[in-house]
Amino acid sequence: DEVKEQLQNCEPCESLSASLSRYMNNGLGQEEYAQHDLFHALASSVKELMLGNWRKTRAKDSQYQTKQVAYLSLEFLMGRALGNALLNLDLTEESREALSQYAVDLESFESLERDAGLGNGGLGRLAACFLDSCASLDLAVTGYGIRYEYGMFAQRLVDGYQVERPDRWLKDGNPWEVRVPNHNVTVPFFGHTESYLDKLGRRHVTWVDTQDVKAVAYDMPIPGYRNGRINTLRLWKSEATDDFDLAEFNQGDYTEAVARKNLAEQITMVLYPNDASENGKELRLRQQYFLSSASLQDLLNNWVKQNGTDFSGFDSANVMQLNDTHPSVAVPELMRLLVDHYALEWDKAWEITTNIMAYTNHTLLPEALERWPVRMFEQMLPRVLEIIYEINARYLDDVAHHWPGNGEMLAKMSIIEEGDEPHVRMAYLAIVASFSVNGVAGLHTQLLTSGLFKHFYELWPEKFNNKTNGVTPRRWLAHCNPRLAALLTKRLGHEWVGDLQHLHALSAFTEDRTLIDEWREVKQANKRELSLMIAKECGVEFEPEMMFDVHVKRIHEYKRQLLNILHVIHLYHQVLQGNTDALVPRCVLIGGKAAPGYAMAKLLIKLASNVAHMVNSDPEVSPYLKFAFLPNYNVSAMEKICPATDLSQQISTAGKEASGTGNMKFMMNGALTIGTLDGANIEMLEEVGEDNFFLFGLNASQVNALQQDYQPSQFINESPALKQVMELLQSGHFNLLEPGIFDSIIDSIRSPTDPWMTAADFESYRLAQQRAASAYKDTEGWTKMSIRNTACSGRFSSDVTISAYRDEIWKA
Ligand code: DL6
Repeated sequence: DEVKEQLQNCEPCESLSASLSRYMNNGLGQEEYAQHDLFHALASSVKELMLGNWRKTRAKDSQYQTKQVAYLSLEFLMGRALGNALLNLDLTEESREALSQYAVDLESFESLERDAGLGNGGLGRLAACFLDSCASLDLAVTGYGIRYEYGMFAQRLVDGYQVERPDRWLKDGNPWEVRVPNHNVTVPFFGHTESYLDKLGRRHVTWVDTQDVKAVAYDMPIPGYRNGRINTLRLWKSEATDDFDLAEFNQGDYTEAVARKNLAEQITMVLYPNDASENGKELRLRQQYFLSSASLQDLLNNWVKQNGTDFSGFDSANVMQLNDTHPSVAVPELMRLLVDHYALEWDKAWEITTNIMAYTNHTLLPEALERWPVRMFEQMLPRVLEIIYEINARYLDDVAHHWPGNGEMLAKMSIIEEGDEPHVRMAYLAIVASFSVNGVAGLHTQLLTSGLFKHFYELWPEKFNNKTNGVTPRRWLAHCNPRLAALLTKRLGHEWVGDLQHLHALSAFTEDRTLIDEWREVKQANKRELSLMIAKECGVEFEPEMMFDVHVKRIHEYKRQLLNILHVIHLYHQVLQGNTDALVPRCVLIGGKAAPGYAMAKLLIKLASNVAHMVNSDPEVSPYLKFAFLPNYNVSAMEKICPATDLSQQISTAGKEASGTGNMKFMMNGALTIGTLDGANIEMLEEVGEDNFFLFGLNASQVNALQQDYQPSQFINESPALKQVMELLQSGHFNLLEPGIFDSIIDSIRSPTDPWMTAADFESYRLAQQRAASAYKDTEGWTKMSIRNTACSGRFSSDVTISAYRDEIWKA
């Protein structure tokens, strides 16, 4: 408390307005300024106001009074920083005033900021929510990531097809970052190893003739919610080392030196845009090692600065959370640094490593578990591979001890997967070295321990635990939905922003007429706002009186955008047939990016676009149905979308979505969910009850059981609605000018090996949609359900999740 008080007392000496004027006046003295200059001036002023507390936070944390957490992630999907920073620092009103002298309003001004799109989707956005919660809970947590020059690609649609455009988010500079060259470290690649015996006869290994790359730290401030703490997100940029350049220059080989410089800089050039598949690219492994090595060296340097090279106590002062398998090369890297650089005995180094590492798994899709060819390691990271071999040999002794005489088990569980092309199984490496392995929702963890990681669970049950995901209520309610936020504060006071469980108190007011009316008015106003965006981006007029039925997330077969599109086709057909009695007028919105190499996902976007074209161009259909595909879905788009949504689609095949977090954002903002028993939907349903949730579909074990003998034709024949939809699709109605383009989609639905079981769930989905439609007709009843959803969303605050990480994993 004392420290907190000190931090709070560290008041900035200059007002925001004065600082803004100073920045503006220090420009080129031009009368005319671009809005962009003003944005940079404001962001720089806000950053400057944080500096004092930022320094204090660091000074306090470097004393190691509490455990330090390093959150290691290849992705941080931060989105825009300004609005969130103003909210957390309580500077919103002050900046509104400061801007008024330039006749600019804050809300439109915020949209000038480019999204920091350093992530693909759920995993990266989770990391961003966690940073906000850690700072808000006053935890000493540093995010370590990569400063990609190009973030997540921008998506455009050309003739309904996805076209990717590079995202040069740093083009105009990034006012939030601070380059901190005193934290530079060097990361080695390639070369070979040599070993020698010292005077005492101990064997040492050196890694020589390496091609070194400089890692330069760029820090971004992460302000806690009104508590004075400013944590750090440290992003590494790769640069050529100075020595390296010099050596080449001295030999007179200028072009080679430039080429190598480019190679070094390539490492952090671009984010890999795949969310759910390993990509086996050499550059990706380089990114993973670069991040892991730089971050660990930083951690060790900080320790050595304070404590010298005595590492006893290092593992009780530090913990490293690995965000998925991507950074798991940190395990052998920490061993390398401790053994080779600091001359620790293997056993001591292993004890430290296994006391520090904790691993979060984020997927149930086996194809997303990374495996790297041994030969790639051999060339690029020869010393690291030797260490992996040593870890594996020692760990396999444990396996042999647990399953004596079971050679098959050894092969199954080995970190090295043998075969024509041996691979390193990165997830296994992470599990072996981590004291904690967690899944991200109850079902996910249960399926991990009974499926993908079953044998590891048998070997080390104590390592496994669940931490259901959450999202930050600051960005995802207080900031993105100011109307609802104001209403909640009027009713409940403002405590809910720091502790979302306070929303439970709303349950007492679900019969309150005034609240019901105000609640509905908020939703309608948000829908009007979203309609403007949809009109601008998609050219489709969404009517705020119609139900807004929304499905936004990465495009993937398991997420089943196809099921949604089939349902839209069904509704369209119903209208054409004149069967409109049971319908509720609805606007369906789909948005999301497909991985550039994922042909099926890209085709689904084309299908959605073509169906939307047919639906929207028929004036007879318009009063009942509108359909749009929103291009370039990103964090900022979601901030407009979730406050305006009536019905949130969370319809993945059960057992495939690890958790989902979009589902929680919608729930917080009062949307009702139509969903399967998958990921965190299950826990949402538990909270809100079946009366306030449109549940449908097979559960995970039914999906598994049906997979043995799946006959989609049976489901198609038994559902007249699906049969009609299939006929319409097959007739080429939606692709008259491009015959046959959707054949692979049609075939996938009909295939007995369709892992996503679209046909099996269609009828149940259609009926759930019908229930949603009739519920929506009762405006008051719907609004009560909406209130109830928000009231029950407290458990899905990332503050709750992070408190559990703190208490049960980090012990911080
Ligand atoms: O844990 C965050 C997020 C989950 O909510 C999603 O369900 C899950 O798909 C995502 N995982 C990934 C990693 N790879 N895959 N698939 O993005 O993590």
